[in-house]
Amino acid sequence: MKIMFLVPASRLRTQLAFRIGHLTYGLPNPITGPLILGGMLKKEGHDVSVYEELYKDFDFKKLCDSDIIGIYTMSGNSTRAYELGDYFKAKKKKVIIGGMHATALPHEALQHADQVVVGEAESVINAVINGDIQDKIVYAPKIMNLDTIPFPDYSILKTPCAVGNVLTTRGCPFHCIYCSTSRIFGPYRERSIENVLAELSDLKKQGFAYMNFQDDNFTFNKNRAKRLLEEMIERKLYFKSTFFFGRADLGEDEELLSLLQKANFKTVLLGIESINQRTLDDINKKIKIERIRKSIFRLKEYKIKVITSLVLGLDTDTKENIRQSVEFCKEIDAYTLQPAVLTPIPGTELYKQFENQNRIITYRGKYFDFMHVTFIPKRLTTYELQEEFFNSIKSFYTVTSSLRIWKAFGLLAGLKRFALALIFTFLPLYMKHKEKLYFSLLKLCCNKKKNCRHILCPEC
Ligand code: B12
Ligand code: SF4
Repeated sequence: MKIMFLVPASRLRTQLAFRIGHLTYGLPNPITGPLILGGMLKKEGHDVSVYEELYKDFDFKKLCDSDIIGIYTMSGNSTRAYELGDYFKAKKKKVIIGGMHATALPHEALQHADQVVVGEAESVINAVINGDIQDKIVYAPKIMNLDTIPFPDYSILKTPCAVGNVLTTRGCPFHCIYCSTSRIFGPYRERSIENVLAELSDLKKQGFAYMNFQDDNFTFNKNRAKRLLEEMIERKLYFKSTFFFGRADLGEDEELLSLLQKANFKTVLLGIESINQRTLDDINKKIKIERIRKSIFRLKEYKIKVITSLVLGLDTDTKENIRQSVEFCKEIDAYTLQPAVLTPIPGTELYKQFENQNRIITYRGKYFDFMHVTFIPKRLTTYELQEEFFNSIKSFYTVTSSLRIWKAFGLLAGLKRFALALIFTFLPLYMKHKEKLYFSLLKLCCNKKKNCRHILCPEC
């Protein structure tokens, strides 16, 4: 059978400005789920391809050749995923939807598909495709021994890819209230060191020079991370540069830092979220600001670049707190900043909380993309929070900051920052121009009432 897996992207992210921004920001990297599932189906004799819309528009004529269309969903791309599901169903193709969003809301996803798989699909994918499982909603049993899962098959990926993606663990032991990972990929599980090394060796043979460790928290189990890094160094299974996600406390362990440096782990994304301690306690982050500050200082000594992520609009944060958090990221010379508007993702603790408080404006649609405000904030109006999102990127990505980054990380990094500064200066204007009606209504509503709903509000 001919099977296509599609990884959709929200409309805004496929605009030229975004695509250029994305390439400047980082290398094109795939979601691994469809590559694992597709690889398994290929071994069974199916003709499988995977396409990612974030990097290239879909060629619908080609896609229409397929018998089965498998669609990945995360909450930010679910509207597009459903559009695609409807399109291919109308063309009489069998549509199967899986992934993060479908796992949280399977009944919703089923309105746009023939079958929905909830959870990690490796244990059921063959039976679903062969028709041995015909349930409309298939609940996939959790795989406890991750070593039994085949490696992702990059040969079936038809869209750009310049970096290998490895997950040495699944799930996260923490439970931040706005995050879906620990709820959907829980419980936290680890692969054996040997199994990870075998995958790295495979990726080396395939010619990958850059690597992303996509574990939600690679350094959670520090001893395991150290053992793996030691083996990677010993067996020369390290790459030109590796990116990973960590927790700010990793900077407290000198031995770990030294191994990370030796294994070319050059960039880390740290979820700072806010530098208001009350906020960190409120969201269950279990870390103190002072530890974050000290840790980042140590990371700098080991020449590990820090990408900071902030969540804007948390209940205990004011406009000033948001601005202080952005200033903090500037002070520490963060390599890049990823601000995300707080977004009530279905399946999370935050979603439940906001639903009970009747504060959710929408949990789907084109604005549910972590760049638009989709809930009623506590200490700002919706319009103010939207403006703070734009302000944060404008104030972080300045032309003058390119000089600082050049000094700290070299010419290439400085030039990249310069390009991003240009893009981000125009992004708010571009978004406002593209969505004139949305923004003018948002402003109008917020002028009328202190903390009202925006465009989708029944009262406005
Ligand atoms: C790589 C990655 C990216 C990459 C690549 C994206 C791309 N190519 O489109 C980049 C960095 C660009 C990115 C961007 C974003 N990402 Co991202 N990303 C990831 C990450 C770290 C790894 C994905 C992965 O490989 N997972 C591991 C594999 C094994 O799991 P999986 O792919 O989900 O597949 C399994 C199941 O879902 C299921 N399945 C998957 N697909 C299908 C299809 C079918 C048909 C079936 C039956 C089953 C099925 O079976 C698979 C095997 O078990 C995840 C974290 C995570 N743990 O998943 C976040 C994650 C998916 N991203 C997230 C977010 C929020 C974003 C952004 C919105 C961030 C932002 N603020 O801008 C953007 C949106 C980009 C977009 N496409 O629109 C969230 C999604 C939350 C949610 N519930 O929606 C996650 C979960 C991170 C988190 N901790 O919150 N991301
Ligand atoms: S935000 Fe990060 S630390 Fe918190 S639960 Fe999600 S993956 Fe884990």
